[in-house]
Amino acid sequence: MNSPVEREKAGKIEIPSNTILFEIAWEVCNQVGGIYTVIRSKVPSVIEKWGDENYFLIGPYFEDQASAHFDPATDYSTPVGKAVLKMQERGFDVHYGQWIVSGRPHVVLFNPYSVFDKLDEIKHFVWQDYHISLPGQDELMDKVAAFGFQVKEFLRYLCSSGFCSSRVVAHFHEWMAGLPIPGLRKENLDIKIVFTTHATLLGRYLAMNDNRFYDHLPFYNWETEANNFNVRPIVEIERASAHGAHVFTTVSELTGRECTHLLGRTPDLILPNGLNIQRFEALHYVQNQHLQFKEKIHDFVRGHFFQSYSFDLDNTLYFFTSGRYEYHNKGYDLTLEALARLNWRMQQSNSKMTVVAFFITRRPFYTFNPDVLHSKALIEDISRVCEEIKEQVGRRLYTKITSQNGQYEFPDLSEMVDDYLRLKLRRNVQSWRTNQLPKIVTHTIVDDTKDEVLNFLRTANLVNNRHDRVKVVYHPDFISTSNPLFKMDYNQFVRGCHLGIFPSMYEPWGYTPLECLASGLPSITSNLAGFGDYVSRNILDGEKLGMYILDRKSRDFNLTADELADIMMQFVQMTRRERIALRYRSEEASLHFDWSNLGRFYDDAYELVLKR
Ligand code: G6P
Ligand code: 1S3
Repeated sequence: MNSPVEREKAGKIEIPSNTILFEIAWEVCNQVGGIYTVIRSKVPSVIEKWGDENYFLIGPYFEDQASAHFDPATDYSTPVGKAVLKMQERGFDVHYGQWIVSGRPHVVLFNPYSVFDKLDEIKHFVWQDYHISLPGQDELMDKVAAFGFQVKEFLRYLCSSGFCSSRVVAHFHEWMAGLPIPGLRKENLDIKIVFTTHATLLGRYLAMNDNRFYDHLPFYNWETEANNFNVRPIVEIERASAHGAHVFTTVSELTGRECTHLLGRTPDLILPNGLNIQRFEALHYVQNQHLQFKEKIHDFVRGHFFQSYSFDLDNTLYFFTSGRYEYHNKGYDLTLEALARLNWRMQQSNSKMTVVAFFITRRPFYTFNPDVLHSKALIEDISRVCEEIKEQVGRRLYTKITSQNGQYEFPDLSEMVDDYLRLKLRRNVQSWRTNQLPKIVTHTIVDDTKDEVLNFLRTANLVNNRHDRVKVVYHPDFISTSNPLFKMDYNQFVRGCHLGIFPSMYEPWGYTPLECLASGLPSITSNLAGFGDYVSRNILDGEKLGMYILDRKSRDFNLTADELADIMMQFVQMTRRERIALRYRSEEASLHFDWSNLGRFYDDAYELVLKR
């Protein structure tokens, strides 16, 4: 049942079979942030519904990304292929082929730089037609304007060549792609337009600066605030895209409220974000993988902490938070405060557990901290000597045991190690040991006296003292396999941890807790994050399924920090058996967020737009 006609007959889709869907986003074949995850993870389920002949993605073409993401087409005989050739004849640098991701969708990519010589003209029309004044000397804005111009020309050509007599839905994501919308409407092209905003720019800025952002939301004046933050052109593009679309949507009820007040249009529908859960699925291996990757984190922790003092790794839990560095919006302030309280509570209760909390984010840094790298290198030397000793003893034990005549006697193993190796081990261990406290931050951060995370830790004296039950590792870069400290990728790191902590204050959706869930990891988020808000509205007993949701809507910072410390403490007190069971439940619960389930909200948007 591959074609839309067959699926329509089977009652699987309400969308007429001769409909073509274009999805346009800046993050097609171009990874910047969360929108990339939305589009990419959704592809297999969209193709399953629409068939690959009716689904096209449009994005920007950047030479350096293309080789990793894009396979050029050889067949240009389809209407879209022909339109691409026509655009090329007109001098546009446009590429047609497949995005090399699961589902292998057709993509059309426009090189923004290829029309940079026309920028003045493009900006002039944007001003003349929709009164948006685009600034000069702003590289992103120039690229967005150039991309938008080409997308509009492309769709206009398709319509003029009769393509739009079959129904065309164009779904634009975020302001970077939304710029052509008012022009398409002005020219009255026969295209049904959906626009999804994944945040509002003003919302993000205001939330960063106003602790009572949601209370004040109805009272802001968008123009005043856009001028205050010097972001007027982007806000105007957001507003023009939202107002110009036949159907306007966003990713959560929370962001929907922002749209009402800051963009002046209430979304017609909410389209929650899903994942392709199959890509994460490990079934019962979820536990083996946890064990395997936890061992790798143990390796890092041994190297990092044990040169100063040791603790029992069997009774150590790994917490982590990760994401873009927005200290207040991502709730890093709250996480730190709660960790300080947890530390105190664990000390008071004489807990035998240790918590190591990782902060994985991106901050300007010069390089890895040389001491951290040195310690890592030294412990690797120790590990190598231990291996040598193991081999030597193994060989000698085998020889000795097999050559015993008659009676069996177990030999003294320490006699089997050469002095040379004993000395080498002793020297390595001695040069590794230090009286200094383990470093908080793994890199040398630019302007570290002004860093908010470090300043909090200094003030709270949460600086990896021997007696602290909560230790902190601040890693100001994202994790990848080439990273010499962890030697694993982000997903593996997540699987090796025990608990994710993302108590955001502003977060339209937030994939991090959902990625944890899909990896079989419980996490804590807040009801001011789109995902957390969705869970508290739609999922019963989320907590039992590894989705802890803090109430940040009605409680102040102090109460919320206590609530967060409570949840962490409960987690610390769980038995291993309970943690294992929770990991299974978390992984299973993530199925709810598979696109096979949440994709229906997109179907609703397309059905609605075709009716309008
Ligand atoms: C997995 C493994 C178990 C291991 C456990 C550790 O479930 O299959 O063999 O004991 O992880 O769990 P913990 O939560 O203590 O890291
Ligand atoms: C946005 O990306 P962000 O991290 O700037 O879109 C994401 C996908 O919808 C969403 O998960 C996130 O909350 C938004 O903020």
